[in-house]
Amino acid sequence: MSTGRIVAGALAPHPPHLVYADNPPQNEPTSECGWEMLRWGYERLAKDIAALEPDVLIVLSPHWQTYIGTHFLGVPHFASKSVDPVFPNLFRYHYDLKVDVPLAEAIEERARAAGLVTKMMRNPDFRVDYGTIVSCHLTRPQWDLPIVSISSCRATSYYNVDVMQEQQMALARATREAVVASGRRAVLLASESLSHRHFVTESAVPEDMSNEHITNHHQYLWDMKLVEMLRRGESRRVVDLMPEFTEQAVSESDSGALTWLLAAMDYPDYPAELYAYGSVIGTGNAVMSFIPPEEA
Ligand code: 2X7
Ligand code: FE2
Repeated sequence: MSTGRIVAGALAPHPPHLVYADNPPQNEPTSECGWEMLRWGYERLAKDIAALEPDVLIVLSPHWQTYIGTHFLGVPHFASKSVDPVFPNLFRYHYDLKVDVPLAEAIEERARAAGLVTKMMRNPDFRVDYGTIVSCHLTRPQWDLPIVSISSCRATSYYNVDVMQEQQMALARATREAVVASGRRAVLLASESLSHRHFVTESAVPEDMSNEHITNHHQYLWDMKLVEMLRRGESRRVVDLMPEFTEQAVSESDSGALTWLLAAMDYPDYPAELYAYGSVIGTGNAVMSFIPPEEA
């Protein structure tokens, strides 16, 4: 008998700016302030997730990009420094994290049996990507839970969004079945921004909020359309719209993170909770949770 289940999912964007602005002891640069709406929203998400007493976070990140199949961290402990290649001035973060290797292996095994190309990443010196770190840090700043970290297989670039979505649906089934069999209470994190067109220059003071705004109205309209659909519980429509949204909003949904999350949660038809929406260097970011009514 098993009581394993997905107790929540979260759209958990990963701009490193949010960690920079929070000034946690793990990050070397320090800031005065910045992006408060998103950070305060994340605090409320973290509180709601903590109340569900999860055993594990399962995160899919666009910044661990694998072109041959989907990869899973497969070493029990990683500790090193992660530096954002584009924003090394903001994110130089000392991480120390545990991996739920048995659960990762169980997902990998099922995904492989479903026909996906997969690989366990067994290199103990591998540097964990900043998307995984930022989403996990902001959702669970205590770092007291093990994680399962899943790469983004770049099927959108290699083929197209439709192929990516088919693959993510298979990965989602594997994830759900493995969680059920594991007996764990799992939280899924789709680590991604919505619209993702960002500025090409940075202000002298990165946290100067007088310079922060969405890149353009077109991107904003797309973000609002998606957020409203998720708030109405129309997640199947969101998946149907994903090819158009991904292209028009230049979205990080090309990673498959949101498709995977919605499919693994069996396409929530209940309203998602919106904690915050805000721009970071012009990109659109929503912090949202999907908590099944029976868990709430
Ligand atoms: O990776 C990111 C992102 N997705 C959004 C905004 C800023 C920086 O990094
Ligand atoms: Fe990103």
